[in-house]
Amino acid sequence: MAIDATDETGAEPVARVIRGACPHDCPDCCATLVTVEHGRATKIQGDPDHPFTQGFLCAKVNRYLERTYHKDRLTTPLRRAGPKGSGTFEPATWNDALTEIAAKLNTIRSSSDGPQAILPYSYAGTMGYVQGGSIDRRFFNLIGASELDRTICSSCGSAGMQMTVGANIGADGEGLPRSDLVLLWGTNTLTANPHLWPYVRKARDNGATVIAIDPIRTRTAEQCDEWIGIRPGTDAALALAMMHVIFAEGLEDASYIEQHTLGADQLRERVKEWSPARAAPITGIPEETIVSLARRYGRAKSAFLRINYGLQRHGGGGMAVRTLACLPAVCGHWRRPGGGIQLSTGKTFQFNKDALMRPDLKPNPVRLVNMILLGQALTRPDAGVGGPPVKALVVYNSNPAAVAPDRSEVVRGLAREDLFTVVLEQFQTDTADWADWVLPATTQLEHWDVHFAYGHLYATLNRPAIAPLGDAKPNTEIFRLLARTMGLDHPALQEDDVTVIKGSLDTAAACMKGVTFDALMEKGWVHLNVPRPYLPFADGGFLTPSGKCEFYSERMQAMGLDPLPNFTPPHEFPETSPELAAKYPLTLISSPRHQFLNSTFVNVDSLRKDAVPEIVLHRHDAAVRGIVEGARVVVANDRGSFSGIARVGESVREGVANAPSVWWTKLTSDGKNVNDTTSQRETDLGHGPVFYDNLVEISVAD
Ligand SMILES: Nc1nc2c(c(=O)[nH]1)N[C@H]1C(S)=C(S)[C@@H](COP(=O)(O)OP(=O)(O)OC[C@H]3O[C@@H](n4cnc5c(=O)[nH]c(N)nc54)[C@H](O)[C@@H]3O)O[C@H]1N2
Ligand SMILES: Nc1nc2c(c(=O)[nH]1)N[C@H]1C(S)=C(S)[C@@H](COP(=O)(O)OP(=O)(O)OC[C@H]3O[C@@H](n4cnc5c(=O)[nH]c(N)nc54)[C@H](O)[C@@H]3O)O[C@H]1N2
Ligand SMILES: [Mo]
Repeated sequence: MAIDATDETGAEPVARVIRGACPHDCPDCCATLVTVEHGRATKIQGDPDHPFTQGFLCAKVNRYLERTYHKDRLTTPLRRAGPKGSGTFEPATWNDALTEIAAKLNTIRSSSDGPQAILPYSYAGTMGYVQGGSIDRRFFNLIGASELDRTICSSCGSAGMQMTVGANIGADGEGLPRSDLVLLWGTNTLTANPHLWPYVRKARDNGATVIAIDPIRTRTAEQCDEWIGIRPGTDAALALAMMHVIFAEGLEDASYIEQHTLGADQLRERVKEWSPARAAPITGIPEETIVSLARRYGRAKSAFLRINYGLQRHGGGGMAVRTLACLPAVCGHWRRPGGGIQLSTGKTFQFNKDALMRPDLKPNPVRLVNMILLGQALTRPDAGVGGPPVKALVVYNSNPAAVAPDRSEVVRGLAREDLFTVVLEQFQTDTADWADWVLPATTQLEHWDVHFAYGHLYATLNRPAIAPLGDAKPNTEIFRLLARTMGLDHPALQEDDVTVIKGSLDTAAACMKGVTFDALMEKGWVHLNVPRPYLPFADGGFLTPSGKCEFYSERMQAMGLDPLPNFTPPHEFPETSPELAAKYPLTLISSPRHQFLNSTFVNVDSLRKDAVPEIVLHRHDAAVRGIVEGARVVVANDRGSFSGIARVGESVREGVANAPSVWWTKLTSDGKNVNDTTSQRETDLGHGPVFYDNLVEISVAD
């Protein structure tokens, strides 16, 4: 069937196939084909021609039509009609919604608190620049609202990469088949990045060994040649000990080090302190395993080190990423396809973000509010955020009442009677329940967008395939209307979506050459103007101040941090917090459930099925607590508690538990989820969250 075609008479055909992009927060950013018959989407599939999508979609996005046409889709504006948080709403017209919201926001802007009392709250419900980073940002910039520091996922690891290689740029997955050693280090590829898996398999077919380094024996680890069950938050210690062995045995690439790195002598001195014997008790990995891993890494020609964001959700996450990022330079793996490290490919893209977001519209410098401190910002403004109290919260593309850390404080904030909350949503989420106004938003099938990717190097266009459902509107349209109703007449706030896309592509950046609107319209996706596979640092060219891979970082020193790679223990670690660990001896990881995308898809029946929150424990940890398979258990620490059903076995290492996440609290039996136990503490770099740096105790429920 022709794609996007009309028939020969020029009439609309009965069935059309529209090219799109998966909007979700995932490295794979798939190119999709949506079949539309009589105005209704009837099929979604992965584009078979797209080299990375390879014609298949994940478990979740295969259900995207079910989600789009879900009986609970929000299709009309809703005004709160009961006590806050009761979830009682009445339908309203767009006119009433916009008039009342505009009046309220204008009142707050002109009050003594001023515009910074308005806080936007958004993250990656859609990764698209149009619906997540264009008119919305212009709107908040122009009114001078507080700015949100969007740290909840990647800022820590990105900062770690910046310190060592200069930017969050990584090795190209398309080179992976030529790798001879693949380390899936702190990443659950089959769940979180499934389209990388065919490349991993090709590497393995070509003879590579594939090793998972993860406290959990994930479905990915099960498919690997080896699983190394590391203690959470100790990866830097393992990497330091590997470098100890590599240098001691002369397995380094002396000429790469000489030409392209800074601080090699200091690094050599530092790693001398990190014998495998020292790292073994810290990492929980036997000495001989560390030595063998180091030798294999040192002797490999093109080792591919795939890390992902799970690894950096610990107090020392920035230092861990920075330290791991030294490895490919020590051994010169960057030189060859299939070698290097990948946390993200995101920074290889250079869309014109200034044109998209218009930071120049800001009237004054504004305060930055860290999104992971939402609970604190709403309830304890004097505790650190400073400035006026938050009086209005405008949430879109995010579900903080489920996903933000220290949930009980977030909810206390959302419950404030004097807080005016507007939520733009596709569904009545936990967060939407706390709103004064809920505004119905379109899905990816109903709006335009353009996407970068953080796991490959193709830009992708999303064309609307169907008309908006009911009265739903794209985020952009909602902000355009709100701006007009508030009397903001700046033309940047009235640009249409296609003009926004064209503006985002209007750049002199060499990598974006050929990524034009016309090319995207024709094919749906375009590879960046870089070689395939892309070898970002084969000949050095690091983006650090020195232009070298910085083993020694003056920037770290200026921040008061160790300028050399080191091991920074988690905030909640038995050796450094023995009293806390005596009370709460288990480290709780809350990695996403295979069928969920953070808190998205939790309400899709076919994906949730009869599932309930589960807590996975090692059988020894279960036995000493009298916990048996299937028992209802409570997970608790000083911040809060939640319950689930115990799953007992050996798929986690001892001392670690896993609560596959992120549940909608309204779909759990106790109205809570794992984020009732997580903290608002920050990582060492990038002010990121520490979701997996979380000591708890687990007991049988009464
Ligand atoms: N199906 C699905 N796919 C997703 C998502 C989803 O929710 N569902 N989320 C998307 C998003 S937003 C992101 S950021 C990415 C995240 O992608 P990943 O980082 O791959 O995912 P996580 O499950 O958070 O963490 C990966 C693994 O790290 C392990 N881990 C935790 N702590 C440590 C540690 O200290 N050291 C080591 N070595 N391993 C550790 C966990 O046990 C987990 O198996 O995935 C994206 N893809
Ligand atoms: N304990 C624990 N907590 C975690 C994590 C974890 O692993 N463990 N993962 C963390 C990570 S990595 C991340 S990235 C964050 C994710 O946090 P969020 O970015 O908040 O992600 P989601 O929970 O998927 O919620 C996104 C919401 O956006 C809505 N949405 C989607 N598209 C649109 C749109 O076009 N318009 C509007 N208005 N709304 C839209 C969806 O319906 C959904 O409710 O969560 C973090 N929280
Ligand atoms: Mo994320």
